Amino acid sequence: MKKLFYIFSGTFLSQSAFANQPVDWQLGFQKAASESMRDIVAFHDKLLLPIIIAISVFVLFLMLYACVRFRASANPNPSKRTHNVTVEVLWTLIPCLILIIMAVPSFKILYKQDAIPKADLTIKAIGYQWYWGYEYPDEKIIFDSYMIEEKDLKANQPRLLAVDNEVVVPVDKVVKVLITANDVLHAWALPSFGVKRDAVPGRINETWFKAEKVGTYYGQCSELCGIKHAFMPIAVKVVSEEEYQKWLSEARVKFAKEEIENDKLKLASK
Ligand SMILES: [Cu+2]
Repeated sequence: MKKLFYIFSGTFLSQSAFANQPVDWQLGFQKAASESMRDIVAFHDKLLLPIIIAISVFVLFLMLYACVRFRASANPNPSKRTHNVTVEVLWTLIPCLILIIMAVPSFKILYKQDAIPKADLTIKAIGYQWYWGYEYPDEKIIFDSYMIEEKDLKANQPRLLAVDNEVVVPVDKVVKVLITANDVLHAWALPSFGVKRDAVPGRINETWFKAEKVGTYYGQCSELCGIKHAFMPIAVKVVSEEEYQKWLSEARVKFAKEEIENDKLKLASK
């Protein structure tokens, strides 16, 4: 009963509540917080789902019809027919047509995601075994982002998702994300923004998002990268422009790139 309630609430109530992380017994996507994710959700809900339901119902009907109509008691002498050209042409052409109908809007969305508009800021995400490193190249900010252990969680911090240093970005701004990795393949993914890109060592992939609502959004590494793959979450905090500027001025000191690099050099020379 409790499970049923969770499924019900996950399906219907989460649509009205502000959800930016997975919830128990959730069905469907996390609530969209960018145009890109809204496109994906609309594509799924308005096109894919009706097609899936129609095909399932049709096949179920055919199976039930065949069971009843051609049962042994009603057909003591089974038909010996093996070919029917009309049916064979139809069951080849109709699925092709369905695929074409699906492909057109799907490619539209893919191309829209691929063309990065003029970026307001750029961040770089670097996958490590097993945490994420971030850089704001234009601000000379660099920091690492580790998952918070369960025993250290504060109230409202979700288990396996909360991190010590969140990525902070302003709301309604185009954020370009450069993604790479330092050791093995990882993937930087944020469901609410409709973003998922592989992090490949020696190569820079790029993607973008424009968050439409203030809040904290969680994602996870989405490429099996080793024993602690499940423990390198991604947390993006979307804030107002003023708050972002305030964070920037603090971060420029706290996460100053030159100082961190100098410290590393000092350590290496010792
Ligand atoms: Cu990973």
